[in-house]
Amino acid sequence: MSNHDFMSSDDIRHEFSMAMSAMYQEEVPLYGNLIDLVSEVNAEVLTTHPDTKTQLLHTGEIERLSMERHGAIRLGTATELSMMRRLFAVMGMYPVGYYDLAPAGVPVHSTAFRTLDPHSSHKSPFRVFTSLLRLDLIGDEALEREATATLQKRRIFTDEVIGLIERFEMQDGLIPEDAQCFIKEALQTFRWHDKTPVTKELYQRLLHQHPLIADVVGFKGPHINHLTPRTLDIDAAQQKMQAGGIPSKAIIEGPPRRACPILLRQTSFKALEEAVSFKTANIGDLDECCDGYEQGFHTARFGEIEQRGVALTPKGRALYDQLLNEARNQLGITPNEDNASQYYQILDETFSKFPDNYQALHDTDLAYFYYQLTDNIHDSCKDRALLAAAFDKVDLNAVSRAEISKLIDDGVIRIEPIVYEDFLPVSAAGIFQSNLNQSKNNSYDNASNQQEFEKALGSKVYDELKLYEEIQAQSLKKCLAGCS
Ligand code: OOG
Ligand code: NI
Repeated sequence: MSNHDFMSSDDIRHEFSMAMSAMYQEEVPLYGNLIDLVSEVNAEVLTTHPDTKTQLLHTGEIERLSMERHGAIRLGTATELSMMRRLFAVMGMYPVGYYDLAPAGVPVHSTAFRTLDPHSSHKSPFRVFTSLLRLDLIGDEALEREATATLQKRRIFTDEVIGLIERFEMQDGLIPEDAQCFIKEALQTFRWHDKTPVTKELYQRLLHQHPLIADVVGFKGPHINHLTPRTLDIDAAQQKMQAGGIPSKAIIEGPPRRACPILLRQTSFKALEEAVSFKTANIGDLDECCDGYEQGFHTARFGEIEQRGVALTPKGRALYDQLLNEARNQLGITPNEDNASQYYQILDETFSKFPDNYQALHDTDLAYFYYQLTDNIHDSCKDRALLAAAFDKVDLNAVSRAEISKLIDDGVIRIEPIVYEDFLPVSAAGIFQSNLNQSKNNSYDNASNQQEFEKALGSKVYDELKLYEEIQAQSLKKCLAGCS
């Protein structure tokens, strides 16, 4: 079988994300309203802000906007996580970044399965924030044993999907017919199940320990808990949510509104209270027909929207973290409905120390950019010589900022922001917490454990900063190729 008999991973991911979106719209109709609202806002921004439109045309993001969304799932065991890694690989999605949520009081650590290069991301930017439960953090050995035993019994992947993952790995691809079957079978894993495999009594004990433990251990599978579309103006989208009777959080998490957006700003509507049926006895473990059920409720699934900005360098990220902490300390309490306008004002003032134009962000090495040749290159021999001299250096890092800035000033090269493709769950811990029905803000103090996570995953995670750096360097190389 040759490569062109196979359906490309980009196409499989695209079709899968569309199927996932349709399923979630059916499960959580409010999500459908969010999608409509976000596409209205985006259409408005593209008409009223031609500069934003040009920028998105230059970076190639314009075509992906309407299909851009991320999801989130929570897994219970190492076996589930490693199979999930293999499942996402079929769709060209790989683990990027390590997130330790323990300091935010959430007993999980996580990664994001996503594409690695802009070309693939532009074809389908779908990604999934994936958490692994850390029962070792809860400090209740009896409950830990009971939870582990419960998790060990569940099968979150269908036999068919496992067979197709193995076939993909053997052949290095799937023919379209198999790929369609894969999409259908893979979707089953993310479905909502309203019949729980645990009794209400066990669920209550898990809930009492931590709502997230109940959300993982209390269910048959890792239901997708939100799907987040990308908006070009989150303030406008938030206002529309409120005007449309969708009760959103009062605070937009992340950096303040800026002319040049950085990283990620997010807001959400609160988790829905959903009816579930709890098993009344454990006798029918293997035979559902014999189980009795009693009614109850669970809150897990919610709606979120986000606005993405330029990816920051380590120096930019450190400045962001520092300013966000300053703002929060100045406010003194957790930002909420009652102090929202005061918080925004403090945030604006604090972030005045963060340059707000792309040129300055570039020149001070705070953010990552694509370098692109402008149409002027062919007019200027002098600049061409300058460019060639700059690129003659074997080590691209040796090309100085000043040399590049000169070419930008001369209009030979332009810079365009590389969009942040990752997450900020700790600095935006509000998203996790506000949807867990949990107000207490405790934190687990065990050290973060990337090695354990990677052992469970069965591979290392990619370093997101290296990926942005490479994209930036590649774009510089491409400029050279274009001008020689
Ligand atoms: C994931 C929360 C993280 C985001 O956008 O930061 C996330 C979860 O609630 O499982 O999705
Ligand atoms: Ni999210």
